[in-house]
Amino acid sequence: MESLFTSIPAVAKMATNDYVGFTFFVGCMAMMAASAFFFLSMNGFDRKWRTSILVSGLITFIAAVHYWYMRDYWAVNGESPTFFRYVDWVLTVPLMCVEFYLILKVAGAKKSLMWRLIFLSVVMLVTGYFGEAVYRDQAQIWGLISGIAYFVIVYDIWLGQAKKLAQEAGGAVLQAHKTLCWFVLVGWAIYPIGYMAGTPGWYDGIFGGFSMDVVYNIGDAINKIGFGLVVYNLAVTARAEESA
Ligand SMILES: *C/C=C(C)/C=C/C=C(C)/C=C/C1=C(C)CCCC1(C)C
Repeated sequence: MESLFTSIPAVAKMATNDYVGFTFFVGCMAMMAASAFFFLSMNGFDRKWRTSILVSGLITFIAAVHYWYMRDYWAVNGESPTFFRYVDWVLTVPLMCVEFYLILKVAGAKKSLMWRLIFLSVVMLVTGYFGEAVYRDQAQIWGLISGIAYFVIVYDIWLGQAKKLAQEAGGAVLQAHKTLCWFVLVGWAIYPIGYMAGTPGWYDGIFGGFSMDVVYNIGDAINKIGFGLVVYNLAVTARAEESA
């Protein structure tokens, strides 16, 4: 019988004080549950909203798959799964930009708005990856460039073309747009904190004590699931208004 237990275990142990491992595990479950919820509720809505809810589900589903790998990677190596993290983001964050476009389409949003946001988000993430994984000794400058791209996104949705479209649409769309804008301004601001916790720089004394992965995992749960629920809520509200 001994050989049964000396072979490589199929499931890595989790220490009781492994908070990073815990948040990877819970994050994975939350993303799976959210995906099931979005996919299963999708068909109860008008065609106009179905794509938006599908995209909400795709965002949490892609994250669930990455969390599955990241949870494992952490458990086996005890290191940040930086590569999987950024692959996840580079797929899901552009999809969040697509969500902005989809809900503003009723007011005549053009594809160029969507591509602009996607481009900015890719710049934000690729430069962040350079600072975190490739040129760590220059993390501050890459983080700054990433932060500039982030601020342009914030500007565009809060004050730029997207805002104008949201105002033209009015009602439930305007409300949802505003809530999503708050997610980007406050919810996305969690990520630079994680970055500063995990890379060397002038900010070491402020954020050095935080765990980068815990911060990122909390950010992902809030932003991916919360964002999707705002879109879901918009569809529910619009359905109620139409049948009234
Ligand atoms: C679902 C994943 C989301 C919403 C990820 C968002 C990530 C960011 C907003 C990351 C931003 C960063 C900066 C603004 C500067 C430092 C580098 C990053 C990439 C962490």
